[in-house]
Amino acid sequence: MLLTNATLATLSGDAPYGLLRDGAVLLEGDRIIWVGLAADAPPHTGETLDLDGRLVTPGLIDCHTHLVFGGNRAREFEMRLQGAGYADIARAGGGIVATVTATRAASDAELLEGALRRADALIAEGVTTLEIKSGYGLDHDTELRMLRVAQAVGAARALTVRTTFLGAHAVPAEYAGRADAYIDDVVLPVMTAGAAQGLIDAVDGFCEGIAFDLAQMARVFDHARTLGLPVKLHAEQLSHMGGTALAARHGALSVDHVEYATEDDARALAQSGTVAVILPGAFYTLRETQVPPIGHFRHHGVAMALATDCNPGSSPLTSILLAMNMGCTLFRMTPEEALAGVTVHAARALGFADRGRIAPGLRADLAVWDVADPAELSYRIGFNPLHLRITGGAL
Ligand code: DI6
Ligand code: FE
Repeated sequence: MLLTNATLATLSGDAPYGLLRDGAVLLEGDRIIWVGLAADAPPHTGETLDLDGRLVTPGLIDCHTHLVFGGNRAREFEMRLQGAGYADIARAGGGIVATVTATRAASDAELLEGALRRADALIAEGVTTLEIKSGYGLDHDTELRMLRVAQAVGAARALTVRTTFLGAHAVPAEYAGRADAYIDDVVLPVMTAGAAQGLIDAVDGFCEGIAFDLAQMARVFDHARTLGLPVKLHAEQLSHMGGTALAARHGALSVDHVEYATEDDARALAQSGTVAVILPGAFYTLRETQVPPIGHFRHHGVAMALATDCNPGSSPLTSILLAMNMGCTLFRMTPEEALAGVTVHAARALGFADRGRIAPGLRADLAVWDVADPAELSYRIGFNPLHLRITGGAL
């Protein structure tokens, strides 16, 4: 299939957005095999799709979500509006632990149905690859169940799903005050079991005062290494704990949130090639004031991804386009950085080398938009200009 008469944001080469006007893309099977000016398109036998000058980007990648969960936390939203803090609610047994109770009580079918509704909202905005974390089970069966449901989302839709094991998300009520015992009894053995069953693509944790400290996260990372699994970390979201430097030392794929990261952290990330995943939905929802050090990341050449962090507590967000808008409006990322953040750098945050740009040899995951200028994707609020989504070469 030849897509022609298109404006291509290839995210490749030196031009802003890798922009190519009057462009064409030739697809064969699930791959892109040629990209260039429409006038130079090679002869082909398949169908031709005239895009009338529309914008084509790589399929969008949401590289950080907690899409599988039971219940919701609307009541906590009300409590926060009356002055309660996110960490206070968590310490009082609400927060993540409240969602754990609801998730354990939900059936697989209920978990899948809720997750598909959220995945469909992302798909409708051109998402073709989605990461989903566990972390609301916090016991052997429910963690593995969450990972299986996450994989079922990918099987039920034209979508690639990457699963991340987040057993070290919070200390469950039955281990209150015994975080190390929880890691020994649950996190490490469930990681081993999930890896053996092919349920885990990466391992994550929450390094924070209300969750796990540096030494505990190091134990989780060391175990992941013995299983050959890449790691990532929720770090410096609510305070500076040093998780970014720890993750960089472990060669992490990404560190996520990073509002409280420092310039030294930015240097460490640049050195280790770790992606900083920017999550404005949580910053916005919790009405935080500490903005991530975008200028330091930019200056030191740290790759920045952007994601929804879709979760029932701190970021009930199922719009990747709104995450892009918030990255620009709240954090002063450029629209070009925002688009790179949901394509080329998001791919890297998930360890993918076969997607995130429009280039020969890469997977034919594309989004076609009813806009002429790529900045429009970040500029508009609450508007979805998706025209067409292509996954693995199929419309
Ligand atoms: N940081 C987050 O933003 C989510 N997890 C995390 O470690 C929030 C999870 C929740 O509040 O349910
Ligand atoms: Fe998160």
